[in-house]
Amino acid sequence: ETQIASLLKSSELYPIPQSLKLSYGTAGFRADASLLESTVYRVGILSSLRSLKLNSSTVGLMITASHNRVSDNGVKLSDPSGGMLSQGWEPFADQIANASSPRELVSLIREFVEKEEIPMGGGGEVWLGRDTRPSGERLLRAAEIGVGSVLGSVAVDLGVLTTPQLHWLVRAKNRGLKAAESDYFENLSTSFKCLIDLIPVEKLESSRSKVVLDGANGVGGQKMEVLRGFLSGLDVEIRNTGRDGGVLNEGVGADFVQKEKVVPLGFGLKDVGMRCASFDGDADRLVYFYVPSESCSGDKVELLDGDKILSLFALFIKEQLNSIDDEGKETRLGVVQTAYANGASTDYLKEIGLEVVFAKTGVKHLHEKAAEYDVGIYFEANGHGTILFSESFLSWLVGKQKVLSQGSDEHDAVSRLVAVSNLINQAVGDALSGLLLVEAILQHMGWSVQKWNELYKDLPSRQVKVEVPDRTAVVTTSEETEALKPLGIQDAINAEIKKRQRGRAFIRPSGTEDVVRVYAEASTQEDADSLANSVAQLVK
Ligand code: NG1
Ligand code: ZN
Repeated sequence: ETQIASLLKSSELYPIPQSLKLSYGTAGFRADASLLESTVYRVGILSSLRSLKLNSSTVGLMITASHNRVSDNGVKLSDPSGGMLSQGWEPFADQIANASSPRELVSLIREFVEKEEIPMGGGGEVWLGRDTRPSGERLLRAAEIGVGSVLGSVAVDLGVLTTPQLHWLVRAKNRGLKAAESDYFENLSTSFKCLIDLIPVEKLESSRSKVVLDGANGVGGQKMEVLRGFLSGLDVEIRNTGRDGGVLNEGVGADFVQKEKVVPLGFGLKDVGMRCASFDGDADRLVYFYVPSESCSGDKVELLDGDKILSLFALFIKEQLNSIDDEGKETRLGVVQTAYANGASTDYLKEIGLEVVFAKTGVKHLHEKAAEYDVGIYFEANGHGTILFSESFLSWLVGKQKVLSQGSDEHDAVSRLVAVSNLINQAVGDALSGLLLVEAILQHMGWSVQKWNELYKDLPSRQVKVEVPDRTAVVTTSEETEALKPLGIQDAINAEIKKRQRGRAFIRPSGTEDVVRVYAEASTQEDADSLANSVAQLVK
């Protein structure tokens, strides 16, 4: 009863704005920040319940709207494993976020607690992080109140973090490992150094060039400044840290560069040929780019997107696996992409003999599929991805590392894989660790960014978003590549596709914005553009 009183009392403080209708979506709840206090408060409650359900393991709560505009914000949970909130809990998240009154909220919670048999004895723990958005502090307070209104649960404010940092810290905490922010930096820099130390001598003379980072005026650039202090063997120049008046995600960042295919603010002709990288607003996405020498205005870029990063990683991992006697285990290396992957990348990956599977948009779907392999690599074209090592494969590797003779090729290959598993975030895609791995591999191969880009040539593509009154009117197959509703639209799309060489196009409702997304590719840019536009007309 005191529990109910506590919930009723705190929820009076956070009335839900009229006509707010939210869905947990591909990336938690997102909306204009001014609308979100009641939502974040409620997700605070949810996170306490999640912790209690899982024997008081630590749960993470992140306040961010990633690459969306600075006036937006959002909230999402990390499960104790460091992965996304279990999908089984998403419907309850939707229900409580949309409960129209304190009484309805409390009765939904009561029902759920009973159904899930959540032990309400107290002892829940939630770690909170936020990105650099100005609304973050206020929303963080709302989360704290929500967590604390479940009696006996505590909220720990970890301050400004990247999304992947929070996931990493939560994962480490629940594994009984050291889980302070400095441990994260320590871990990244040590494993990066391992990879650099293992570069074959004959490759070492290839000069080490600088990488220039666009921090999207967000948390990622600022954390890279800290990480740089821990590192040796890497020269990073950091722009768009947000301290020089730039606005978060405005004309900068991975999403902007990937969708617009132009340089971010602060980059231009002076950077011709330089290896450049972009993070998104919460640093869970990474893309590379360079300004080609034939560029006149200096604003067009050659983009190396998530697919190219995936290809580089896959090549490197495969090379190491090939040098190891797997004692007949038939190590399973798998690659996971979405329908947004450039067709040329899929062709390339298959050509080099890899198993490629497809998942629905949203990292939770990719992650799940990648976890089925000994080594599973997943990336969204937009630059979110990572490499997962299964527990059993990793312990086999570590065992092998102990018995092989130091300095042998096989020992080196094993050690590289172990270092990659430590460097690359096992919880979610992480732009900081992804950048370090790209840099280590390029040094290992002795490759420039241009050389890397030549792995394959992207098919011309175009993405547009269409604002519609009701995006849920579009319903797709589970693969997302065919529209089932509105009736007849898929036939019309197919007719447009047929008119172009190597045409491919699909539509789906966004899980994070109030739009329907259109993706198109074809053998020429003109055709990709016109295909995207014709399909967009069909959606309108
Ligand atoms: P939606 O809005 O559902 O398309 C976008 C990205 C996803 C994922 C989420 C989370 C595209 C086409 N979609 O989802 O891949 O990154 O945001 O941030 O890039
Ligand atoms: Zn992000």
